[in-house]
Amino acid sequence: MASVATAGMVSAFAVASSATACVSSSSGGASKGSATGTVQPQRPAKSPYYVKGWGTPVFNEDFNDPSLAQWNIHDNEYANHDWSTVKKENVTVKNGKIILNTKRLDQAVNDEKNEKKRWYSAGFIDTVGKFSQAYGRFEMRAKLPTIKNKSRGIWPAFWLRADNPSNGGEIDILEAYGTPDAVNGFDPAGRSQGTLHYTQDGENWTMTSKFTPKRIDLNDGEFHTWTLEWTPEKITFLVDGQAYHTVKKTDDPRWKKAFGSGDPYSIRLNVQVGSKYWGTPNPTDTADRTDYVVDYVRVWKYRG
Ligand SMILES: [Ca+2]
Repeated sequence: MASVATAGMVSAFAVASSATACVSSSSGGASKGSATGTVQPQRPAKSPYYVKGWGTPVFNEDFNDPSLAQWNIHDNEYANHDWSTVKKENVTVKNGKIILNTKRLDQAVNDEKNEKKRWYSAGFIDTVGKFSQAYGRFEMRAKLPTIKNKSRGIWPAFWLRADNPSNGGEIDILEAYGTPDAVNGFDPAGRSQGTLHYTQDGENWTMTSKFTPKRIDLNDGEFHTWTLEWTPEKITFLVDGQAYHTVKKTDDPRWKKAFGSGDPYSIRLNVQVGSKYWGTPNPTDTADRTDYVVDYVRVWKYRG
């Protein structure tokens, strides 16, 4: 995990110091002819994850280390709107990937407070208290659990929340909704939604949102990449490298407080099961187990 970032930094440092040694021995040993025999210092090796304009990631998670030291693993919780029980057992790391799964339970958890029978369990991790950042480039590569017509209620997400509780902002880089289901005739199969919430206190719930383009089928069983590019001026959502939704600071008076104040945001990855918006699970339309498989999460800093 930190593994690759650390390894990258160590090797870059090693290359830099050997280059320094090389230059000093050359200038000491060859006083004549140095004009023609100039030894150029080697540049430090670039991170394989270098991105033009953004540089090298400041947060890098390849999921090679099963200890998940950069994350908090949620356990025995109920998420908002959800019909599942969050369990740490639903989070596994294997072959350089993390799998957040949903499972139908043999016996429902009786949630008397919310008057629900919770028939599913699900995985949830975040970086609260471990990593947060204002602005930057946030990217994740994953395979979605929203199997077409066999995932009713399955709701995977990659999202950010502000550390500052008085900042009502939320950035949903990816939310996808299992099918069969539709809201107001809109079928979410094969697509995901990118959303900015400006405020979300009680009735004061304001947002701007867009679905990924139909030409990209996110239900094709393959890995896809979701990216957010966030500067003090605008936020752009991309899927598989294609920008599909941009919101500028000047587009909304609430943008600045939520996303332009410099408040850092932390990262969340989870799957919920069931919502009042997109439907609740059932044994016929929802697979007993689904896997949200994430290959990596990386974050680059905004450099101005
Ligand atoms: Ca990986």
